[in-house]
Amino acid sequence: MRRVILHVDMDAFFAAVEQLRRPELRGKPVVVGGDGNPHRRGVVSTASYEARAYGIHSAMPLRTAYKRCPHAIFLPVDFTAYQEFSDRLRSILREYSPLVEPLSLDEAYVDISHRSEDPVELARTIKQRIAAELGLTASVGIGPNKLLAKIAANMHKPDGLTAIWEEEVEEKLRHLPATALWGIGPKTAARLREALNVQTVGDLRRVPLEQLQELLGPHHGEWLYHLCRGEDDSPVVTEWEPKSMSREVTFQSDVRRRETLLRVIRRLAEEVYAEVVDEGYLPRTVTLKVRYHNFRTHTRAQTLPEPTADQELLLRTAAGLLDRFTLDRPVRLVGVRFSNLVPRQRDVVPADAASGSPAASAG
Ligand code: TTP
Ligand code: MG
Repeated sequence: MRRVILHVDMDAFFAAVEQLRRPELRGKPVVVGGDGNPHRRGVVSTASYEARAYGIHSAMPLRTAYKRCPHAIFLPVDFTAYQEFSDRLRSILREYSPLVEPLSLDEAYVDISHRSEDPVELARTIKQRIAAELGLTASVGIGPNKLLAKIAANMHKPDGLTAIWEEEVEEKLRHLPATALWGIGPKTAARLREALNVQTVGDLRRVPLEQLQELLGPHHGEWLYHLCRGEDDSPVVTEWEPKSMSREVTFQSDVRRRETLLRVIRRLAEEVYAEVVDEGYLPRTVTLKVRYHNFRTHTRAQTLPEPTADQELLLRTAAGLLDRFTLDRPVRLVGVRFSNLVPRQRDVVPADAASGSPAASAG
């Protein structure tokens, strides 16, 4: 079946909520971040489009933002208020599809493949409902997969409605910076630039598969080879799907150190492995989930050539997926999921485990 995916992304979300509840802020530069005091430590969560005109953007220190625009209105982050709008956004989206995958408070994928309406008309209806019921604008991207839907949504902001279909990929992606593709953070971008003189998605398309694999490793290389062609078959997932097992932890305080994350990921993978094997299954797909301090959540998955009982391979795969995330922000939560589970055949169960243990005979 032909897939049609929407990516819905609210415009200047935190700032837009603030401007909505305080009409006197509309049309003014508004910066939301930290405790709202621009003379203290803290970074910009978001800036209204009026403030962006002064060069203020997310993740910039509040002090820098203040230097760029001292007369901006600085406000503290009020997650409770944003969460309420986020919930209302999600319930609107769920009216159009059971397959809604939230990415952060203000962003979600919606799989509308099953609907018969024209996708552009449907996207327009959703935008109108968000405007009427939330009082806010959203930008919507439409595509045959998540990758293209997300790129499309970012192309025309704010209040945009953009589609990218398969036959337009070459032309519409060619001039975008390579970093427009997920999986290309600042580090990978620098390596591609230095080693292969790649700046744009079009440049990346000209690099042979083998060369990408040599530079970035077999999996990451192949992944990018497909991404720059607009190819992505990752499904829209609502929550962790039932035929899977997973573990996640929320840190007491946000973590920045890569080594700490790797240690936790390996431990989670060990725990899931024990559970999966206990239940009599072998996994084939490993997914790593990372939620950043601002609740933005991303997942990366890798499917192995076949289901495996090789614990070290599974742990290495889970840990290796961390390379596909940009670790430029503190992390609040990590999760590991094993899916694509197949019942473990008796003849691969070790002899001692097969004798009499209820867990081993259940598979
Ligand atoms: P985004 O959708 O990236 O940004 P935005 O909605 O403010 O602006 P636009 O989509 O129009 O470009 O992020 C959504 C919210 O997440 C944002 O309002 C604030 C928060 N956020 C942070 O707290 N820190 C960040 O670094 C980013 C990028 C977002
Ligand atoms: Mg947004």
